[in-house]
Amino acid sequence: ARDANWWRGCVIYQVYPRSFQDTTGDGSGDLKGVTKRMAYIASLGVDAIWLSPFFKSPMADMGYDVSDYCAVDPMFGTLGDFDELVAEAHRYGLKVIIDQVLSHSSDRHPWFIESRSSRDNPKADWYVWADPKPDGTAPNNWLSIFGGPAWEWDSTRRQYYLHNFLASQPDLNFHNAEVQAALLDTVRFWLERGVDGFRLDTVNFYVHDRLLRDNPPMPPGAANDIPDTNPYGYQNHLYDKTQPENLEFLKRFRSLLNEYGGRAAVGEVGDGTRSLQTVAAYTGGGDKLQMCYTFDLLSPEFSAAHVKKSVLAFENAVKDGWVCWAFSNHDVVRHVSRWTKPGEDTDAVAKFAIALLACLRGSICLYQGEELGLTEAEIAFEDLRDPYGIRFWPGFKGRDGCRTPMVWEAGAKNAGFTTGKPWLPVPMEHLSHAVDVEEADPTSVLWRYRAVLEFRRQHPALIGGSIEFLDAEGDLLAFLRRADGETLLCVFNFADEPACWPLPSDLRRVRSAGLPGSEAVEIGANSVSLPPLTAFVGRLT
Ligand code: TEU
Repeated sequence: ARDANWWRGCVIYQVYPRSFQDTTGDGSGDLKGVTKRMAYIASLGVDAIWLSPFFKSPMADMGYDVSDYCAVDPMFGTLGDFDELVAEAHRYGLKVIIDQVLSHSSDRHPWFIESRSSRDNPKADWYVWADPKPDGTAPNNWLSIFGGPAWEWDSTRRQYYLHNFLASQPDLNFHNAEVQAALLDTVRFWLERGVDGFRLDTVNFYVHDRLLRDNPPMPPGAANDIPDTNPYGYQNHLYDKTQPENLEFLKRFRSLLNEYGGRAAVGEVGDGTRSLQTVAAYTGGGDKLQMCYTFDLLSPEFSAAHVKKSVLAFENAVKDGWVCWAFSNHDVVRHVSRWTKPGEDTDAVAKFAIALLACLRGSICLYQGEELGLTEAEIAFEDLRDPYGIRFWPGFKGRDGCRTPMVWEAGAKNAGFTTGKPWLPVPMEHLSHAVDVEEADPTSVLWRYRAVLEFRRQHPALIGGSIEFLDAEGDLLAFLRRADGETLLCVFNFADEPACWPLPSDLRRVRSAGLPGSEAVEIGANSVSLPPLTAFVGRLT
């Protein structure tokens, strides 16, 4: 039987299949490529892989626009290749999490083609259709994240349909019970094929407001994750998503998982102002999602204060829920670039950041290439593939800079990613960070990632323990992690100069627990002295 709690505190490695490893020479990575590199993934010491979408798709949004939920896109291979991938992952003891994009489909999905064909076909109500206002304009003021109104006019039905992302990503109508049932059937299909879990794309967008109420403007000064060039961020999205009916669907989803056992789901909740309440609602009670993924630490700010604020806000809001932290993914600027100024030492930030991530309470997601310390790539406009970037260039340069191919061998053609023409360029500046170069260098980011993840595995307090923040000034962050029989003191110096953290009198018996990279930390009688960008973990029991 599968361990029911494997997800609690697990380390997930996100694979973006198109950019991982090509085995056919067409310039795009494929499932066989992931299988081929499974030994590498396992060598990192992670527990699970999360595969970004590989389903049949016209690729308008790089596979987040699915035209058949139960088929592998030929670009990525076949269902047989997928079965082999799962078998290989399981052989290494790795869980497989797949990305489910249930909120919307592609406009080429047969469901949408039928739905848009008339107002009275069997699937007429499977998407969100609405009549225009009397003057012919869209039903309300809702906006698409990818620019412009969230409504697209359809001349056959003479109605608008809702899309929160591209117009080619029509929003499925979760108020319709048949839609929910059909989607759950597709989830069952993958459960039957042996997957261990799901990452639920835009899970807070499933259910729209039936009354189609206008969103109010954003309160002045409110935070949002959307680039300044995009008007979406100026609206307070009270009504277009996060409806209470969502919880009922998530309960149904969870019951389905429970039929199989040992399967888990992580929901993606990217909702600037209310994400914590949403995460609390989705993960609380033990009958919905096991965990949610938030954007709090994917932000441009990297400071002791920001990490403390984000983690505390989560701990206070989400009592019985469980979070999944990440510093990078396929949607945001790679963190070593996001958190440094040009010319700064990005490897130093990569090594410091993984120590911090490994000590946080929650599960953690790594994004392919971060274990090498890869930086965000500059992509010329002609090479851009991301429609979101093309729309808002140059104010926002899109998401391709973090989606460039993995660099396996510095000396090989296209760094060993493909024998053909890569779908996005292999950045020259990444070659010094190729896997073979870093394997040969014990001081590399890769070696540090492996060592730190190994350290985390040896400490139950880091995997599942409680977290309690201690007073710390300025660029210092300090907290205790506690589990049965183990108490660890974690201290971080975010500054580019040395710092001293005064040891509270009751913690003076602390001894180094041997966190890799903490060798130069000194424990004095009354304080811990940390070099710049350095982490320390001490044992108290
Ligand atoms: O992302 C959801 C989401 O909210 C992002 O669009 C985010 O706001 C943006 O990328 C910030 O830069 C998910 C997927 O991760 C993304 O790749 C898809 O494009 C999107 O859903 C639509 O399916």
